[in-house]
Amino acid sequence: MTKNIVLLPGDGIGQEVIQAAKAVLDTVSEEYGHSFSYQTESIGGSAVDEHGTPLPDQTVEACKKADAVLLGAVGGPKWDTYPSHLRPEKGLLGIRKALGLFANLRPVKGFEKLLHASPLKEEVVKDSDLLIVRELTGGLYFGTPSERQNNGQSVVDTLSYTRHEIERIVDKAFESAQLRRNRLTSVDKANVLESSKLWREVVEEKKAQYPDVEVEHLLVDAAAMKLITNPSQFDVIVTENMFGDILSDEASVLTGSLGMLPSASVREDGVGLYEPVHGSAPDIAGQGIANPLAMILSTALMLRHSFGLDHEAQIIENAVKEALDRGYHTADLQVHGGQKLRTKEMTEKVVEYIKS
Ligand code: GGG
Repeated sequence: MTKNIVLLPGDGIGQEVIQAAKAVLDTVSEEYGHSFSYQTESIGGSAVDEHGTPLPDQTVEACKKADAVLLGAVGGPKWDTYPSHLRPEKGLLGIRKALGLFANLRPVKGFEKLLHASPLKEEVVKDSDLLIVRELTGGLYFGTPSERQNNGQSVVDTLSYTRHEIERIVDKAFESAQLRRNRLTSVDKANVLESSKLWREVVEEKKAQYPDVEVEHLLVDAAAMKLITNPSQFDVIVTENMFGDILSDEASVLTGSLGMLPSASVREDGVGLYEPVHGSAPDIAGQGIANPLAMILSTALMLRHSFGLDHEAQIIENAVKEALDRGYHTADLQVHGGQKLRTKEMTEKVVEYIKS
């Protein structure tokens, strides 16, 4: 049966890396006899330019009907001075909310060949293999009021969560830990924030339902430090929206580049959205040198989580490993020797190793 995939290239390098996803899917379809159909819709700054809104209704409708969504990236300096409702990021936040995608899964596992690409010492990075489960539709990004007040002289953002919102993400994190090494670290700021106190309470209550999972609580400042001093202590980390956004960018240091981190945004059932953790990288946009691997690895996550194609996902991940093992890399990866490739060339290597 044909799987309908909505492609949301977005802005900057999003337009370039989405081509890599399509090339990889076309290869998987040829090699394994699957049928994928694509529908491209706009989001972010390019949607503002084309339609006057970062999230056109047509995009939301198409995504709701799709079997899965692949997104590149949004944002760029061109739209920095636009009013807040026309910021490209509103499109991304809006589509996550519209699809009810409350759980953002960000696996952080380095490839052996890139051990030296990290600025951290090899013995620190070596055994790191963790999953950040970021709450995606609540917290500071969505709380109201969020506005300038007092003629612009003061400002307010609101960090709000309901018990239900915390419970469902904590359940997802416990379930993820059960599929991995049965360890869960809940990250909060419970010594300061009311929202974190409720968060911690919920994790403590939920613990009884998952007796096989070992639980620890960490304050976000300590977690940030431990992530780059002793990352191998972590298995699954669960945290609220903004802490998760920040910690996963930090965790990318373990893999050698933000260009290596994929993500899956999911709900209990229904359509999932898959996107690289990186943004639109305006500094290199249009040059054809972006790292396509985070997008390609996100495509593998889509095959696994949305379509149950575990074998095909593994084939893609193996092909990425093969390309790196043979010394191919993109400009963002600080590796000695090997051959530096452009986006399209790196994609072609992955395609070649999927076929072999
Ligand atoms: N592909 C991820 C992306 O485009 N990120 C840009 C961004 O503004 N993200 C905000 C967020 O992930 O919460």
